[in-house]
Amino acid sequence: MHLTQVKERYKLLMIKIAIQKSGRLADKSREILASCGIKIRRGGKLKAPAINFPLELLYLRDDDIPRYVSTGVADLGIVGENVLLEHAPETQVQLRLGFGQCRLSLAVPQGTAYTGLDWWKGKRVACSYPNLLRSYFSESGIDASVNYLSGSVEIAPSIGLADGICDIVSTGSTLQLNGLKEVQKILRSEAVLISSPDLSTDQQELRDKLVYRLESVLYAKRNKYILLNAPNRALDKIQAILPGMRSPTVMPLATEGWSSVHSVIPEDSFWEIIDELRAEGAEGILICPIEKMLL
Ligand code: PRT
Ligand code: ZN
Repeated sequence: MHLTQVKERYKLLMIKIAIQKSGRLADKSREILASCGIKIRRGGKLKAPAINFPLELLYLRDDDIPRYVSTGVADLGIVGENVLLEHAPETQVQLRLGFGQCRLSLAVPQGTAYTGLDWWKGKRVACSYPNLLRSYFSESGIDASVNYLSGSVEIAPSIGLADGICDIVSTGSTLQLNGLKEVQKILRSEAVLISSPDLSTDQQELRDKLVYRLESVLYAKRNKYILLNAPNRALDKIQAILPGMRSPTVMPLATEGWSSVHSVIPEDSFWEIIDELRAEGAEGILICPIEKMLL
């Protein structure tokens, strides 16, 4: 299709993406869209259009995002998986976004002789995620009384409102400060991109474009570019250590019997790979961040 035709078509077409207005996911949601090259017009309090992509941002409370997306008021949304599963568990996750990591856990007062999940039978549990917790208990065959609190859940046991709590934990320091101990993880969560089930074909195309950009940004974040010098006799072993996208690039060096090897390695097993490479005689290892990786 000719460029002017593409512009004509997208002029009328737009996808609305709901993100948290303020709070723990707000800045990172804006940042990840910016790293996809999407520039948002400043100033809008409730919504703001992108300048260079047919997209409009809706700024909402996180609890409202799953409903807006599942009912098609917004086309896409960025929200914590914990909030998604509480409000619209049937909504499909398009992409895990690698930020806002936390867990939803059960916790009890520190002195409690906790005996395992059965301990919760007949107990009162304070929680901001009642639907999630009730279905967890029902799947585990636990009959407990789940009491909804919209905030300050961690003080509920100390004021006699509950025997234990279920809350978001990140470092664990809030639990500790309130004399509680984590006894059971229920869910691991991170920010996710969700999509309305009612997108038109053109909107799906726009969504897929955005997802492609996000995947490229996430891949780049999770990987590093590595350059090293290796003796030719060790090349087979060194190539086997490097996962890379396909096979690593190998180029001869001016020094006889040596080559330069370039590849991509995952951030999470970075040091293990470096140790193995050094053990095989790799030298002059250079690691660079990757800005974008087009897959
Ligand atoms: O105003 P709005 O309704 O939009 O926001 P909110 O106040 O309901 O949510 P917000 O901004 O606090 O969190 C948004 C999302 O961030 C959550 O739904 C999670 O997906 C994610 N997230 C990541 C967290 C945390 N980490 C976190 N640590 N959400 C909350 N916490 C709180 C937790 O509730 C507890 O009070 O931090 C405390 C525990 O932290 P630690 O480090 O002491 O363990
Ligand atoms: Zn909220």
